[in-house]
Amino acid sequence: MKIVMMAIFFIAGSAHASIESWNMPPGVTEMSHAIYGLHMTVFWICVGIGCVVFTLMLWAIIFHRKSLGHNAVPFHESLVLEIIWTTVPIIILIAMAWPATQILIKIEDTRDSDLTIKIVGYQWFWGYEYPEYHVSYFSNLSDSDDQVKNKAPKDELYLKRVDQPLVVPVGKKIRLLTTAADVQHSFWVPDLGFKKDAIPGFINESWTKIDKPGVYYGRCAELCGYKHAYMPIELHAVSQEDFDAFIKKQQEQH
Ligand SMILES: [Cu+2]
Repeated sequence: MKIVMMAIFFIAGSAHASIESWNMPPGVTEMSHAIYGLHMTVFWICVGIGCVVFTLMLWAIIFHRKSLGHNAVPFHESLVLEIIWTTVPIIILIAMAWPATQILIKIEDTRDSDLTIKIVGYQWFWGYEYPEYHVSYFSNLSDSDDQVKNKAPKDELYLKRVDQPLVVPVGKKIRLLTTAADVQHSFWVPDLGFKKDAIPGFINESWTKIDKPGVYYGRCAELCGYKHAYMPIELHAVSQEDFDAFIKKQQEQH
């Protein structure tokens, strides 16, 4: 009995863990939490609708089948039904669109930012610029060619690490200007709930505010050439003091 219970707990535990890994990450920013909340709300609304629809369908199929002597009811243009199946979806759609619009408006609101960072996509690396501090540098994949060609061992950070990560302070509203120098790229960091197209000739404006210090990884999300998979994003969210030290070091180097 004990073994059976343990097996059940193990399966339930691993199932839970694997479901988590299939879901989108809740992330570490105010906006990523809002997006995750919205995603789960819409998900559960869909589950609810699915349950109602499939229960009714199965009930009709099983208990009202022809072999039991049931016949289809031939009716057309039922005003009551038409009103119900128009009104109910409208109410559900408004219930989803209202919070979604609120969040979209907030995502676009870049006012009162503490810091601006310009992100430029290149074939095949990223350029980061802090215009207020006159600091800019390139961020390249730091894995070796040998690793790429399977001639050297790889670790779990393979294709994630860069030589110079993007460094940002936590708890600050950071305005991000995203663009590209050659072809289209896309700056994507899942933990930030953030993905923005980097398009030559355009500057896309957005913002983020990271709550939790840490290292977050991302990648280019727009097929941009044969080394598209080799331009990762490594972002370090650090305290204001560490950020100031980083900026000072960068200014001294250039
Ligand atoms: Cu790219």
